[in-house]
Formats: sequence, structure tokens, C-alpha cells
Amino acid sequence: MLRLRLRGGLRMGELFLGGRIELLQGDLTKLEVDALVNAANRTLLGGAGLDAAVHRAAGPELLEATRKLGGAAPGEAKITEGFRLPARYVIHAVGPIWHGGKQGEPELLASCYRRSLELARDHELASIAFPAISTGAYRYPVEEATEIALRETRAFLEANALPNRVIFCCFSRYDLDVYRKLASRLLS
Ligand code: AR6
Repeated sequence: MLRLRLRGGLRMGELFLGGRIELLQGDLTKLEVDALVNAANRTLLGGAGLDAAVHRAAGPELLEATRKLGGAAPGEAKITEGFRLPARYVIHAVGPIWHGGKQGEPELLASCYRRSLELARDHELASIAFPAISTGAYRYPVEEATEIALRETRAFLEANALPNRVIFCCFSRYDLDVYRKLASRLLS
């Protein structure tokens, strides 16, 4: 079984899709991966939730770097260095705000995953870790968001050699249970 190196220890997650997809519960900012994905807003200048934790852990250099990016629209993703994070890069993805699901939210959320994976591939990165984009402050229902995350990632991995390892890092036990249940159905 693959083992994931965390600062201060080793942790094992559950593996799917021949070991290329891993489910974990924990703090994304602690993962030693090539890239972590931040759940950003369209300014890319920081915010609350995970975004605040990423900026805090990366240090002020991250804000200096994102100021140069000129923001991003929902569904887009942009990359910076990881600075003081254990991750080498941060991919800033802007998820859609949930307005009931009929305003293009599923397509925009799928685009966040696809664009992030494309950036990882284009930078020749082997490992990438995602949070549950849009399911916090942006209120996207977790089950629906998880299904999109897993389907989009599976399709990408089937068509691309890189990244070869995708981690879904759930913050809560509840989210991990949702990912487990859907991964068993969609990835086995
Ligand atoms: N590690 C992993 N997941 C985390 C962590 C962490 N350290 N901290 C929170 N989460 P949210 P959104 C989970 O609200 O819904 C910000 O203000 C959290 O439990 O961070 O995309 C931005 O600036 C949830 O499952 O992002 C935007 O304005 C997931 O991360 C807005 O929030 C996403 O929750 C983006 O909202």
C-alpha cells in the first residue's frame, strides 16, 4: 500500500483506481504533495476556511504571488509556488457558489477539477491533493459535489499518465464517509 508522508508522520489512506486515487481525512495544508488545490474565490487574494489556512501556512509570499495573477473566474484554476507549505505548488481553483444547481454549477465544479489536473499534468507533477471544493462557504451539497469530483478525476486519469496520484483530503469524518461510499460505487 502507498504511504503518504505528512509532517511528523506517515498516514495511510484508502486506495482506488489501481492506487492512483487515495482518500484521506486531515489537514490539506500539511500534505507533502507536488500540488495542493486551494478552494479560492475569484480575487485569489485569500478568504476564510481552507483559503485562510493555506495563506497562513504558505506565508505572505503567497499573497504577493496571487496579486500578480489578476483573479480568476469560477471554474478556472491558476498555479503558484507553495512557499512555506510542504506542497511544492498551490493550484488556486475557484468553485461555483451553489444557487440550487440550475445555474451551471455542475459544469463549473467539473471544470475546477479538470483545470487543476491539467495544470498538474502540464507542470509534470506526479501528486495532487484536492479539498471538497465549494462544499463549505459556497454551500454545494457534498454528495453531488463528490460525484462530480470522482467522475471528472477518473476520466482525466484514464486519459493522462500525469498526475499519477490524486488525493482527496476530507476535513470531516462525514465527508470522508461520503467519498468512501461514492468511490466504492464509481471507482471500483
Ligand atoms: N484541509 C482540508 N479541507 C479543509 C481545510 C483543511 N485545512 N479547511 C477547510 N476545509 P471552504 P468553498 C474544507 O469554505 O466552499 C473562502 O472564504 C471544508 O470543511 O474552505 O469552496 C474562499 O476565499 C470544506 O469541506 O471553500 C471563498 O470565498 C472544504 O474545505 C470561499 O471560502 C471547502 O470549504 C470558497 O468556498
